[in-house]
Amino acid sequence: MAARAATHDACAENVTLLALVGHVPTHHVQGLSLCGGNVTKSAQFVSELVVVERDEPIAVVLLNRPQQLNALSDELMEQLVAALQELDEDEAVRCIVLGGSERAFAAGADIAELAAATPISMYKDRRIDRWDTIRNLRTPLVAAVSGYCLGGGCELAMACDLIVASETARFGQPEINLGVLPGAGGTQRLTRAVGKAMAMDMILTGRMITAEEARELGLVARVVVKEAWLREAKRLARKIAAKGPVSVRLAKESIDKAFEASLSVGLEFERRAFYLARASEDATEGLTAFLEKRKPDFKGR
Ligand code: CO8
Repeated sequence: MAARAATHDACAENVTLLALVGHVPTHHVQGLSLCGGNVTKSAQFVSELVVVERDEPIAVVLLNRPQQLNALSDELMEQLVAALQELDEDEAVRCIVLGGSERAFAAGADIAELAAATPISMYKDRRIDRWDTIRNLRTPLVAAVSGYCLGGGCELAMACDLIVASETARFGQPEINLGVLPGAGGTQRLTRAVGKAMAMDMILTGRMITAEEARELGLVARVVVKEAWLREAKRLARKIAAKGPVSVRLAKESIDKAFEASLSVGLEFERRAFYLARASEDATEGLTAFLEKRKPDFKGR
């Protein structure tokens, strides 16, 4: 409840665009700011299926296939991964927001493509392997989810570091209704996020859960009023981006280890990450700034 109340306050404090998300042809998007604020400060590029805007120190990447509810076609995934990789290599970008449209984050893999694929074509094209690139990004990734977040879409949101959801968001792994099962991490990440009982319930029945249920289960970090889904994700991204990038990246890696390693291996990893962070100029700056009662100026070194 407290989280919801705080979010209503945040809504009141800031009114930026939402209308354009996912409903505007790409040629109209050129020249507008997705991040609000000063257009001249931001740079953007628009590929056919993915819209990217940098508003340093954050960047916003929006899936742009609204007629198909952002179904994750091969071409869209190729453009998405290329855009994320480029941003990840840019030191000036310290946090990335990944969103869809108000109606859908993504309704899953493209079912027509899936129907046309063969096991051998999927194996040879290594399409799902591409998802590992997203998992291995060093820059923190905040999923901004509004509307449907299903199948591969839910898997994509879970591959991000945390999820901000609109109260309208619906999460599900409905692959079972198509005679298949999650194939890009759903059985593993959902189970780690919500536990075996709920993962079985959702994956074996294909049912959708609400944003509030997802938050209670630990799948979602914050639920916000429907107008605020993108704005709140950007606000959160800016908060993360204001921290020391070295310690943020090391903390993200350490948390990921909690899902992949034993406790003793994870603790050892964390300890070494801590020593490494302490060796950074940012740590010296952060500790000194506290003692000098001033704000730290992190440089990412
Ligand atoms: N793929 C392709 N097109 C889709 C998809 C999809 N996943 N979802 C929706 N669309 C299309 C519809 O065909 C429709 O197109 P058209 O207007 O040309 O008929 C348009 O989007 C709008 O959809 P609806 O008319 O169905 O809209 P509704 O509001 O009535 O329903 C739903 C919305 C409930 C989201 C419904 O569209 C639906 O059930 N979609 C399918 C959801 C689903 O089953 N997802 C799982 C797909 S399988 C998967 O994700 C496996 C992942 C494996 C690994 C990932 C590899 C990339």
